[in-house]
Amino acid sequence: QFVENVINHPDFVSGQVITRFIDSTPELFKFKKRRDRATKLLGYVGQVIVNGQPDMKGRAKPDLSHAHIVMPRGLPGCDLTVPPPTGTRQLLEDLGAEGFAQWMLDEPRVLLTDTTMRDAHQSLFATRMRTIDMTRIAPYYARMLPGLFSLECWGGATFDVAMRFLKEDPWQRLAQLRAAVPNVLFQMLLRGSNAVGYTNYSDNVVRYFVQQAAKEGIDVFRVFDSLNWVRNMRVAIDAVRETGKLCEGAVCYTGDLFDGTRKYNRQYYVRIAKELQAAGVHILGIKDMAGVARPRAIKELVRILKEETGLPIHFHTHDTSGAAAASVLAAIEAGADAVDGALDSMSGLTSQANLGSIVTALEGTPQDPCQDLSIDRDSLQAISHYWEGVRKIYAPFESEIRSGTSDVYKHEMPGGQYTNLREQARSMGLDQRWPEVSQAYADVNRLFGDIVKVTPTSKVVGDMALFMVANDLTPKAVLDPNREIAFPDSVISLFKGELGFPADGFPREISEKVLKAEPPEPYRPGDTLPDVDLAAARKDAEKAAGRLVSDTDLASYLMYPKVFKDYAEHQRQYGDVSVLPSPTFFYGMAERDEISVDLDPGKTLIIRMQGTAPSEDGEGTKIFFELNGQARVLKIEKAG
Ligand code: 3PY
Ligand code: ZN
Repeated sequence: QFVENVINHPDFVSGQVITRFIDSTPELFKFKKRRDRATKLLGYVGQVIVNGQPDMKGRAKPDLSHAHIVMPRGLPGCDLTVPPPTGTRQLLEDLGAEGFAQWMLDEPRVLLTDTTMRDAHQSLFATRMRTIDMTRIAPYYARMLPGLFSLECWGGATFDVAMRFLKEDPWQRLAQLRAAVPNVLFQMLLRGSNAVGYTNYSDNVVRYFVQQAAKEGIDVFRVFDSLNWVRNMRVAIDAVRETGKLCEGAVCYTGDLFDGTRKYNRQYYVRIAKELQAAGVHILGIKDMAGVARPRAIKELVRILKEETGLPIHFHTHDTSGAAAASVLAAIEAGADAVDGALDSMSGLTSQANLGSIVTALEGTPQDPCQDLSIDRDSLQAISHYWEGVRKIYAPFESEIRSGTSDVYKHEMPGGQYTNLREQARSMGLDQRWPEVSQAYADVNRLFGDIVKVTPTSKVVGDMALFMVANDLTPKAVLDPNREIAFPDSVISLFKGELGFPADGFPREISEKVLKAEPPEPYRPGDTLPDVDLAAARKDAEKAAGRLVSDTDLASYLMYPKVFKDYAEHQRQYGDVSVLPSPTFFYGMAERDEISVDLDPGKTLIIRMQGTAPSEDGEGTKIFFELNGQARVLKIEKAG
């Protein structure tokens, strides 16, 4: 910096350098303090200690005295110096996508996906699980559960929540997990043309995103459309197929297969499954995002979809009702090739059914996944034990729900939305009126023509339900031609077709009321969105970030320009906060707390908080840290 100061000094630049230059220009020695990584991190911790973590506002700090994190011990596979055995990832490399799909069909054991690192925490604690809590256990997965079909660990809401709330890079999470688990397939949830966002993107953006995700380590893309409109999934499906990875096309399940009053019957699902097959998917997913597939219905559905398509079937459900395990077992009995579950301590309620229990229930059957010890119950338990400790850290993000609720069959809310909507209702002062909100959700569904409700359509239905309860509106009042209604923006966007269309369109009456105009003919939003100029977008991203950006940064920017900019700003100010332990990230440090932080392999910081005192000027707090044994005092202003 001294050299920089000198060469930029006007006298130096103009060549008027005199011998006493240095003596006469003492300002050259005023170095702008370069804030190193450790100082930036201390700045973050100091902010949390003095002003609180912004995401914790209105949430109570949990008692963490019992949050002991227990690493697996004493079991085969616990020795991390032994390289992991081969698994499904090597099988995919050897067989290719088509060959792998055939292997799934030939395999008598049922294949298992563990959703703990994606859907389970998305559905139980608002997607807040941080990367560090995943990477600590990841190498044990590779060695103790190499027989898993896949780890669902990316996509869905994890992408934006990572940047928005956790201030970490979702791509870095993927890279770190990939490095720790080289042998098991990584699975992500891709919302078709909505990618990992809440609105349709230009086709070239969807393609670019898929290419990056495949390059960075995703092996299985579960692709769905929030209106089950296969035409709107084609771009994503084609993009996945081009990467050589596995494309799982998912049909979203809603209603009840046997309810003759609704359109979600056998013909409906067979038609979509055949469209997906024609589009070239390797695996057919049945995505029961709300957990409403009754055992009898799923048994029949798996049977007919296998019969009609011959594709391997992967069943996903949620335990909101408390009866998910029965549905999973029924699906397996009917021939499902793979099923999703979450490890015991991360299962149940709005999350997935319990993997440990499902495996035990299958003991002695031809589908028993534990036959060759590449999955064993002790390992499932040991890793679940780890998650049990981790989950306690996130207690403030959990809902109050203590039991399964059969109400879900009425409102059909996705597991990932349930807790969020309750939280939204609470923030609007409607928490006492939850039964009305859940009834309104069901009413809105009928009003909108009995649609599929999954991100992002589920958010629109939720917005409208809250709007109706807050304004004491009945469905009749909403449709009343003499009543002016200021519909939420998301509702207007839905009826404009910006999320696409259900196969049978939206009902005319509500469309006209919302749009105050003739409803549009169905069109694919991607056909109307021009391709994004990626080179220009990269320049914008660099401007937003104030630095050069990588290909994956560009993908983040394309998905969420504002969220990416805010994240980059946070990163500039505080550095990479993902290295902090989760209790420190959310709750700061108390007097005499000591943590160790791995900045890089071999570079560890020991941070000790000695105490605090009001600053002399009375405007803030002084925090006395010890950083690798050296005293550091930080003054943090009290936020206004
Ligand atoms: C998501 O899109 O994030 C979902 O979990 C849908 O079920
Ligand atoms: Zn789900």
